[in-house]
Amino acid sequence: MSRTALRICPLCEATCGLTLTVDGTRVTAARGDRDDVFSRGFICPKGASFGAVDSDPDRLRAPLVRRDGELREATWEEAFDAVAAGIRPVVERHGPHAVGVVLGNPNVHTVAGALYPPVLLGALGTRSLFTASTVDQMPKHVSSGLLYGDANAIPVPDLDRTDHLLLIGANPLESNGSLCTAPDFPGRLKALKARGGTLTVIDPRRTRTARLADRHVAVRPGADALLLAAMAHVLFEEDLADLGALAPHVEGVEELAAALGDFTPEAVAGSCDVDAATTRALARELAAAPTAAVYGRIGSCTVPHGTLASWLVDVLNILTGNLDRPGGALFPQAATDKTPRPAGPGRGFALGRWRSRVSGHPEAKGELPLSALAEEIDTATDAGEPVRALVAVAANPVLSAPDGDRLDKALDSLDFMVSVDPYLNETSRHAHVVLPPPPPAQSPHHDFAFNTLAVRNQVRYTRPAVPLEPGRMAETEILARLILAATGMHGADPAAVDAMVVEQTLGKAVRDPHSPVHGRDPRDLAARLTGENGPERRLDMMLRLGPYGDGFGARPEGLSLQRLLDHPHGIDLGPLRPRLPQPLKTRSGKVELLPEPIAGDLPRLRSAMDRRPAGLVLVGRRHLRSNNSWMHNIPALTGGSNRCTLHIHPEDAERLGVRDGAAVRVKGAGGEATAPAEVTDTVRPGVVSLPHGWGHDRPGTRLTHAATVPGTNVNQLLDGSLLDPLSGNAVLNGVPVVLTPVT
Ligand SMILES: Nc1nc2c(c(=O)[nH]1)N[C@H]1C(S)=C(S)[C@@H](COP(=O)(O)OP(=O)(O)OC[C@H]3O[C@@H](n4cnc5c(=O)[nH]c(N)nc54)[C@H](O)[C@@H]3O)O[C@H]1N2
Ligand SMILES: Nc1nc2c(c(=O)[nH]1)N[C@H]1C(S)=C(S)[C@@H](COP(=O)(O)OP(=O)(O)OC[C@H]3O[C@@H](n4cnc5c(=O)[nH]c(N)nc54)[C@H](O)[C@@H]3O)O[C@H]1N2
Ligand code: SF4
Ligand SMILES: [Mo]
Repeated sequence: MSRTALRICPLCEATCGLTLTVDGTRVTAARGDRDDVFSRGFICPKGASFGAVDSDPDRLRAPLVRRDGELREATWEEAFDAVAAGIRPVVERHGPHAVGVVLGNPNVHTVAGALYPPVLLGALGTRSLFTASTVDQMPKHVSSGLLYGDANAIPVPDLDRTDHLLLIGANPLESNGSLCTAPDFPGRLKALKARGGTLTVIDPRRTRTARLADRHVAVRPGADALLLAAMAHVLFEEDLADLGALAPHVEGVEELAAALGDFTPEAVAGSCDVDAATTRALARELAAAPTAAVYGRIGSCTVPHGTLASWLVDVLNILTGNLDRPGGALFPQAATDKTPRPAGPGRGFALGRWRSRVSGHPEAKGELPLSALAEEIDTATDAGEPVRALVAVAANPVLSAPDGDRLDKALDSLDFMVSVDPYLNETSRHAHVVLPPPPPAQSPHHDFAFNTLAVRNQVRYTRPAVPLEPGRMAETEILARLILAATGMHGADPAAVDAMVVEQTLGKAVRDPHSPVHGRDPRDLAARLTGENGPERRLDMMLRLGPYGDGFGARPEGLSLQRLLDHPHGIDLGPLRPRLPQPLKTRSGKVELLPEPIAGDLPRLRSAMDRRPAGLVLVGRRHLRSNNSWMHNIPALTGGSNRCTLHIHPEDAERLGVRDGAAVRVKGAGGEATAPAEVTDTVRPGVVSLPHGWGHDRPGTRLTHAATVPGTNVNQLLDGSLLDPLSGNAVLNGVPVVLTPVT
């Protein structure tokens, strides 16, 4: 007997609505939900493999607890007893900072990951927080923090309305988009071209996205900030800067013009490998387009000047008047955002409020660089306690962070480690306790994070498509119990965690004069919340307090959980709308175009102007059927062109005597690895490319299929000390490497 159930896909940032076919408790098929208000039936090969991802036989079914050195199945009670017994003594003896927390990418794809880690961090009081953000988009947060006073105010290109899109270091035809949530990104790019718009792609590889472009510029890796600075220079020099309606909200334009004075297209041409005429053309096209959006992603972030490049992306949007206007780049407004407060000066954004113990890296957004995790564990200093216990939630840093081999060893030296992870993989194999969440079909879904980055305002919620199997625990409950165990409240009712958040949030809301519930009784409001469990009540609360919410009756037509349940395909909230100056939280209340930390980093960029490393540099790549480190265990998603090969240009291959298919030794500052060569002119000369997330050949894991074609871990080549200094973001691209054919 089969039935269908709706489920928002959690496998990438596009958040497509899926219609699952369910036989008993097993998902046997997945297709795009044609009625989904946002994705309108789109699905990609990963989404189509939802059933295979869900029913992977290697998923852990019960908690594992280490006994006599070995991880063995245990009851949930035993597992949480072990967590409490492992973490509390570390906190009591060495203080909260000795407990590290590592949050990986899937936290932004689960309800649990959105709702509980902030509570854990607040309750633990640790400063030892490391997340996937510092191997990803932290430069963008820092640039937004400095420009707008809010690290989470990230403008999103208005894909469906723009006339000109400039993509830098992004390959949405493989990644399906990032920091720009857009189901069917490929279709939206084709629509842009069909309506007469233009697409420019800046990427050292001729990607599938680049092949769609009207202009592809194969920049030298790591040089985007120089190229973008030169484009901004041209806008000033040729009098093309025109802020339009933005002008009253922006300060520092003249100072910026002066600061970029020497970044001429001619001066950066050598280091970017982009001739001055092309740079000028890029700037002129941007200025001439009726509307345009500049958008930078991984390739522009994970480089030595990631924050400057991220900042310059917005600078170009601002100088051409495209920030905050339809067709440009706008600030989405999600249904669970806090009630917008009136415009006016804010508290600004602070960087470096504390520093990492070993290398003194400044915190950014409350986080320390993931690249520094290994040294924070394995290096003693006088400056404080090393990390002795670790809580890892949905994270596989052994494969995803630089210096993977060092981290692999460091994790073994911990007093205690708990992983919340469905797999026994390269990272969780070091844990003393592994707490497995249920597969996605058994979990609810709402995109707390991605709705704040979506090209259209909309809201959707799906309840679990399949009930929890016997013996399973919802990830929300796992994390609630973990919070209790880690903070000295082991054994308390996990519902108390949600009740506490509700009480605090409503208590604050009723005191806020701008809140729709100002002056009301928080207990009465709490009693009005609906939902089957704590997380649903919290979602209801956020929706009702949010910008589209019913305000607990103040706006009867507004959103609530019940409204969402009544609209299973979602509710469309309209296209992105101009919002300035409301989102600004800078001290000046304006967009601060040339913030001091940025100005202070420009000399470093200036000195890169005359640098042009002679040898090969390494960049990454993604494949449509991949997802970072954790989907190589699904046979349908591996094989074919999804392989861990080293892309190398024919000229370089010939010069070095590298044959297609033959093994090559790749040496980087952090270590070496061997991979088969794939000779292809899709990479530019001087650049080689290896994908990340591979290297599934370690003992003690349970990834049966992945182990048959393990690939190599590119991150063991990378040097963890190479960072973008402002954001602490890892340098993953443009890294010098030396190749030798293996004979
Ligand atoms: N060289 C290089 N390295 C990179 C990158 C690159 O481009 N080049 N990209 C970087 C980027 S952008 C990112 S985001 C990081 C990602 O790196 P990580 O944050 O480590 O994420 P994943 O590799 O996706 O591993 C996710 C972990 O979560 C587990 N998991 C899957 N689903 C769930 C779930 O529902 N609940 C829980 N609790 N766990 C789950 C998986 O089993 C896996 O262990 O990698 C980075 N590393
Ligand atoms: N299929 C699939 N989809 C994914 C993921 C996945 O692993 N697989 N991961 C998800 C995650 S966590 C993220 S963060 C997003 C990332 O989404 P994207 O940013 O679109 O990621 P990539 O496809 O890696 O594209 C980055 C591009 O940058 C180029 N590049 C490298 N160095 C430079 C440089 O210095 N300058 C410029 N201009 N370009 C450079 C690379 O050649 C590559 O084509 O994708 C998400 N979606
Ligand atoms: S594009 Fe992303 S969200 Fe959509 S089906 Fe594919 S993996 Fe899922
Ligand atoms: Mo990412």
